[in-house]
Amino acid sequence: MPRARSTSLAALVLATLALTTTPAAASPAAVSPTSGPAALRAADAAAPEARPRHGTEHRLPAYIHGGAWPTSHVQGVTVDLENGFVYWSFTQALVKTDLAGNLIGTVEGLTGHLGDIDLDLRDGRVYGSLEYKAEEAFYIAVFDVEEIDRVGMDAETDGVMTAVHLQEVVDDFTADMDGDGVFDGDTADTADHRYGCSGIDGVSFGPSFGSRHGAPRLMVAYGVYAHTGRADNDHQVILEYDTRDWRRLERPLSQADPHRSGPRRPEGTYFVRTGNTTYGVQNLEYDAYTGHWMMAVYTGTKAAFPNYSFFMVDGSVRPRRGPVTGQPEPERGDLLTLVRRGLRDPGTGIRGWEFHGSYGFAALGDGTYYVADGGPVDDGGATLQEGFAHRYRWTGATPAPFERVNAPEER
Ligand SMILES: [Ca+2]
Ligand SMILES: [Ca+2]
Ligand SMILES: [Ca+2]
Repeated sequence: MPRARSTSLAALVLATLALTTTPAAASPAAVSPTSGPAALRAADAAAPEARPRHGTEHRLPAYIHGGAWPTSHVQGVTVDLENGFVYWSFTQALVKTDLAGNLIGTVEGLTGHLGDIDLDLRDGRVYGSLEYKAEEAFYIAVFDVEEIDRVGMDAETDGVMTAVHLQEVVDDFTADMDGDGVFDGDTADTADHRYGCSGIDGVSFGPSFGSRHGAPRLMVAYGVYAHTGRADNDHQVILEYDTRDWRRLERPLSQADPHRSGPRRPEGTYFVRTGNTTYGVQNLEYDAYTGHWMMAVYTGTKAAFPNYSFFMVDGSVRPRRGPVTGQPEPERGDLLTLVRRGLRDPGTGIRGWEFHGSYGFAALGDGTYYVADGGPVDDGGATLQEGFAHRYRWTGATPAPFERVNAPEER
């Protein structure tokens, strides 16, 4: 895979050296593109605002460029403020930059679907959802990101990625719901897949629901196929895992021969009724500032629902036992509560907001957020997928609860 456009190797080395010696002083100008849309956006990043945090002097830019890659679109972003790095999921690759957008390295060669990612502050590693639907294999990929120091590292052979298999997801993805003895596979146009499960995407560390100061657990949200003709797919489904003993389960991943090493069951399975969406929770993020769990989705298509693009689960409310509505057999489960603010749909009582964030949403914990976006760009006849993130701050307003922070010259 080629490097990001306009980034010469020499500039990369210089930037990396600058970063190694004085992280806070790494110059955003070191590898600024000289032309094209990236150059315009680099101007944003050239004037980061001072914003001390956690006793450090990191300067958080209004804009961070994640590069442009011969992959599918950006799926997630997570920020390591302590060390000054940003990690980007580009579906088939993990990209590491610094806060100024200087490229540090990549992990490539993923043949499945790397979705949302999150940093575990305890072990400094990045965890991401990784799907192989044809093989009926679903993983949390664990990246030893400290070791990522060059472009083109291989996910299988360079020792920087392991994977933990989630059997629970396989069981729900492959469920023969109509009992005809046939699993219809990776298609929305079927009665199969329990809860409409299409796999997994949104992931985030945070305390157990209802336990704001509890130890971090890894929450993993299902993808859910869009389907207007069935009633059992109107919940987001979130699995809870305690990852503290995962080192004994982690294995390197051979994609030609996918392993099945992982926990038998999650610690918990939770349901939150939002109405059917298109591929479930794209980005899940615990926000320590509000105590809420943010969920960015591609909007649903059922006329009976408001089809909001953004939901929040109230992290202070304990799950309550109740009916998981719409299932073929009556079923009870642990139900989560949507934050009682924002828009309200009178027909269903569902609360939500209108906001993007499906391509990446990182909460820094102080009311500051980075929200990723991106799209195709032409690179001399080839199409690359560019990814970038803008800084936002919490407002709590309706319909969008965040406002974008512009670089000083844009005000
Ligand atoms: Ca079937
Ligand atoms: Ca996604
Ligand atoms: Ca996330």
